[in-house]
Amino acid sequence: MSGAISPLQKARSAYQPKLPLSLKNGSFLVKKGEVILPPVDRDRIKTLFPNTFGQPILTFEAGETNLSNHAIRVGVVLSGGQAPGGHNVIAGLFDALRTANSDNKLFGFLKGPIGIVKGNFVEITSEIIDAYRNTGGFDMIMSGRDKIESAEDLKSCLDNTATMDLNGLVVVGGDDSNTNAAMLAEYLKSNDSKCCVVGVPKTIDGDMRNEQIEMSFGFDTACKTYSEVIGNICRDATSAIKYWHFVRLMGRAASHVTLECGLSTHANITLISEEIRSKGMTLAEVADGIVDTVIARAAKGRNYGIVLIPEGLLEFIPELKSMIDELATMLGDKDTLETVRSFDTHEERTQYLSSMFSALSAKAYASLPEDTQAVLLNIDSHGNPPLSQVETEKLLIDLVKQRIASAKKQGKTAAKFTALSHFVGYEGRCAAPSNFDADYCYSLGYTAAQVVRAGFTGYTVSVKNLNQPASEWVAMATPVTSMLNIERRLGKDVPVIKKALVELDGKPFKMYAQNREKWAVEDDYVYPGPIQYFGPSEVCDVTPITLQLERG
Ligand code: FBP
Repeated sequence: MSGAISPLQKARSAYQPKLPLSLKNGSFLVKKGEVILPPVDRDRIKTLFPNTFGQPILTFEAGETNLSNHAIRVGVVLSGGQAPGGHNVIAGLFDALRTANSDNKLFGFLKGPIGIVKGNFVEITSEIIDAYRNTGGFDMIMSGRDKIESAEDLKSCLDNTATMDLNGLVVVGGDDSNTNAAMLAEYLKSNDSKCCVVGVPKTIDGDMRNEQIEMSFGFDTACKTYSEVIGNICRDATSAIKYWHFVRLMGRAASHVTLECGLSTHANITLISEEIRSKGMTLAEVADGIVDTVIARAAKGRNYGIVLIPEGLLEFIPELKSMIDELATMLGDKDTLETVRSFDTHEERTQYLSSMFSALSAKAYASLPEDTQAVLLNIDSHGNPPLSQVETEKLLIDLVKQRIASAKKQGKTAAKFTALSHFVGYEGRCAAPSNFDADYCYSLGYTAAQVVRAGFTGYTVSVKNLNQPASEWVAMATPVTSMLNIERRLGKDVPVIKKALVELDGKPFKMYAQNREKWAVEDDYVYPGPIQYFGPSEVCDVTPITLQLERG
């Protein structure tokens, strides 16, 4: 690890993460539960995953162990965007392996999935682990967004895991990475590899969740970090009384992060993409809604406020969504992508694409500023546009500014509107994990080790009962095939884990909807302050509001 160690980090490295009681006491068994199948597209998924389809849920319970203690070798890889707690997943995995047998070995593949393909890895030692316990970031072994897809890549993974004599590979990633892990599991099994593939649900976006996975790791810490910043901005707003702050928050698709931060801070406006889509709103209509609040607050003498904007908003505006889908299909074709890349100027690229777009999508693409158009061309290997680089907050400020100016001209308002834009995203992804994430991640890593020891492949681990004390948590694993559905990505039908979006009839959104009128016009802000690592439990161990509302 590079750099000097802060006093907090030093004190924090001594923190011993909590484990579910069943794992903590050392003697536990793996229990097979019901066979679990995907809710939709069953036959197609079964055809694609003949070797890993139709497996049972696993739970780890206290009791006389039925797990073998023979020495094993395990690889771990961090995949996709950073999320607080990744190092604790590796620490949990390492400690669990060493507790089972001191000869067990753990290897970290470097720079994401490409490390498995290229066979780039380091052996993870206790010195390395001790330097990274309870720290944020993925810098121990780094991450990457490569997808293991081609026949050559899959064959390299088979060869490299065989050469390393691996019994297991733990893939720490979000929905796309866990899908990719399931494909690798299927491929390895169909080639008689002994290497099991086990996924760990990671993403600050909070959109990898279902009945078994109550929350992806990193969401809690990232939201608490963002909420601290938003609370500080709210206080600045009520102190300076002259600015509207437009804050865009990460979360490429779902608005869970924005909703959690809205509930934590009572910002004046919290835009929820899922609601905007359900109402079929245009961007102009979204701006009109903000204008109404700006005018209502001005009437009460409040020419300031805070708007929270989910990063994925544009993809939930129907005409922009169709355009982005068309773009993804076009760029999914290698020849088109190469042609687009071969042009020297943005104008040439735009002209070429416009000739391929439908008339509506050409119009929608043309309506965006040039820098936004350019950013959208950088779609990743999973078919996702890089929305973290699209400055939606500035688009909205411009639209609101025009509307306020025209309302003023018509004598409809005397509102003063000076707006500042913020993007809060990367700031939270590598924060030191909260106690919740530190405990949760360590437990996930500890559980992943047990799944490999038990020899199961094609699973994602989870921990249930997260809203209860860790002693009541339940460690388990779910077959990934049961979470898959077929979606169109880059112009092809592919199996993917369905992203969990904000449910408009769910308790967290309802809580917001019940309060939003009051929060819009009043100054009812909450200032959450920084994450606390030491101190009373009611301050240090608070779980996300979303989780509290969803799980009671
Ligand atoms: P994952 O889904 O891989 O966890 O990443 C989520 C995320 O943090 C999004 O919120 C954001 O849009 C994206 O990563 C940014 O990606 P990058 O790190 O490649 O800029």
